[in-house]
Formats: sequence, structure tokens, C-alpha cells
Amino acid sequence: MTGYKGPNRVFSGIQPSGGMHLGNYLGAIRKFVDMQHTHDCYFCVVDMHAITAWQDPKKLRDQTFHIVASYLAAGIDPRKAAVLHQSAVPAHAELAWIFNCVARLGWLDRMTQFKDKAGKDKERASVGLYTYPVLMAADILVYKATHVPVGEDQKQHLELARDIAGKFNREFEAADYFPSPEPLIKGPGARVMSLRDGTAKMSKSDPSEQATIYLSDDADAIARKIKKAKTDPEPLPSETAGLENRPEASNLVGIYAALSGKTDAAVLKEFGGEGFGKFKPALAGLVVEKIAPIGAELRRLEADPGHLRSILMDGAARARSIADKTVAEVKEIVGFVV
Ligand code: AQP
Repeated sequence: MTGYKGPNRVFSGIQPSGGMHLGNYLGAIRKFVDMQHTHDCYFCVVDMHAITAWQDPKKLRDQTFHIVASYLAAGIDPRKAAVLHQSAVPAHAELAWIFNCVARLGWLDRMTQFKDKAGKDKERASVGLYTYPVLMAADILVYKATHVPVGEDQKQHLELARDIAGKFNREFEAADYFPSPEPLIKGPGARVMSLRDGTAKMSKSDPSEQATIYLSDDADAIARKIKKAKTDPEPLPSETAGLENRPEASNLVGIYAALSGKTDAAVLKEFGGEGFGKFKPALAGLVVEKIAPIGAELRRLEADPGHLRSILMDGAARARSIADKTVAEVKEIVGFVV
């Protein structure tokens, strides 16, 4: 990690753009829970990212509380990790503007998530959706975060954040001012796929409710969705090589592995040769065992938005004490009158 000498620090965020799902849990939140014990952590509800696509103002606040409740229900302790919402810390946007002037158009043109989300009609996509990865770099670097736990879909954005940090350090002769943040992606559950299409990632904005297991789903809903999950007619293979070109089977085995703490190979050792008629009920039982208690706690916490608001206010105050200092230093480095 170059010659950066600052403390190890963790930043990550989730958009309040809909219901939290199994992919968000396995790809991100579960890692957050582990890291809060070993690192100085900042876990954000990135509401400014959420509005890069239209959000109903009547729902956005509740969706923000929903993410906070999900963090807590999954095991994040706000006395250990700061839990905040992005719009409460203006330093994110201030640094993002300076980074907009560091990043190159060519770098942003290569971002595949923009192409996926903007679709064919990119002329009608918001400017915010295009510059989203620059704001994400600012989110991370305003805390000089050294580690960023994310799912696989964020890999390219993390590379951009590293490029921006490097270019800023070089151009302003501020050697090692910003760290080169390391993505923490590996591990089971880094890419959970839709239950209706094993080639598309599980997503909050999937139009089909059946494609996504939400943390708020009760045991019946979870079991129903897994029973209806798309599969192929073949039995499960005994070796992982047999999962190739079987995206739906591979996804369900991956979910079982991630939740049971076993490898895909160990899961196939147990279920190889069995049809989905036997595997799906076992998977449903495991998902219900691990996720339904989080859902119950999530619903309990959501009933008290005042408590969730006070957690956000406390987290934002802690975050501002670091982020404001970074922006003041950056203004000095860039040559603004301060
Ligand atoms: N399917 C997934 N598998 C593993 N990790 C995932 N993440 C998201 N989907 C999966 C990880 O969750 C964190 C928060 O993601 P986000 O809310 O910032 O945005 P996203 O990646 O765009 O998630 P969605 O659910 O697909 O939202 P929408 O539909 O609004 O775009 C990130 O660490 C992400 O990697």
C-alpha cells in the first residue's frame, strides 16, 4: 500500500434505493460486522448516490432508516463503528468536486456499471450517475480509508478510487497524502445472483420480487422464493467443475456455501447426485435459520425511527471530525485561500 503511514481505517456504504437483500448482506454487511472488532469503521448510508436514479422523496427517508436498521440487526454496534448518512457530511461532496477535476473523462467512460444502469438511452441518464464513481472515491478517501469491504460489482469503482488517489498525490506533490484503498472482495457471497436469472446479480431494483431474498422476508416468503427459484433439470454434480455453464445451480450452491461456512466443494460432496427437490428445502431451511432472525430484529428496530435518527446524528458528528480535517488539508494542498 505505497508509503502511506496513517491508521488502518474502513469505509463502506449502501444505497437507500430499496430493500436490503441477501447479496447486500453476504457481499457487504457480513464483512462489516467482522471488521468493526478490528478496525476504525465508518459505515454509511449513501443517500447522495441513491438519488443518481429517481427516488420518491416520500420513501427515501424510510429507506435510509431501513438500511440503518439492517446494519444494526445484522450485528453492527454503533458504539464501535460510526453509522452515518452521506448527506449529513458535506465534506464528501466538497472533496468529490476536487476529485472531478483530478479524474479523467476517459477513466469514467470505461465504467461498466454506468453502461449497465444507463442502458441504451444514456442521454437521459443523470450526470450524477456518470460521476458516481468520483463521489465514491471521495466517500472513501475523505476518511483516508485503507480498506473497503464490497461485493464484486464494485471492483472497478475501487480501482478508480486508487487511480484518483495516486494522481492527486503525484500532481500535488503530496506524496502518500491519500492511501491507496484496498478492496476486500474475496470470500463466499461476493456475487449473489438473481433467483430468476443466474447471470444477473441480485439487486434491489429488480422488477421481479421473486428474484430477490430481502432481509425483511419472513420464513414463508423465503421458502416460497427458493422453491420457485429457476433451475435446470439436471441433478447437482459431485465436483465444482460440473457447475460450469449452470449459473442457477452454481448460484444456489454458492448461497448454501456462504451461509453454512462450507466450500462449494464440501456442499457438492454432501448433495452431489441429488435433484433440486432435495437441495432446495435444505437451502430454504438454512436461509430461514440465518436470515429470518435478522428480519425480525430489523422490523423491531424500524418501529423506532427516532432511535435510528439519533444513531445517524451521532455517527455523522464522529465522521465530520475526520472528514472536515481532510477537506481543510486538501484545500491547502490545492492552493485555495483558507
Ligand atoms: N448481488 C450482490 N452480491 C454481492 N454483493 C452485492 N452488493 C450489491 N449487490 C450484491 C454489494 O452491496 C453493497 C451495497 O450495494 P449498493 O446498494 O451500493 O449498490 P448496488 O451494488 O447497485 O446494489 P443493488 O442492490 O444492485 O442496488 P440497485 O438495484 O439500487 O442498483 C456493495 O458493496 C455491493 O457490492
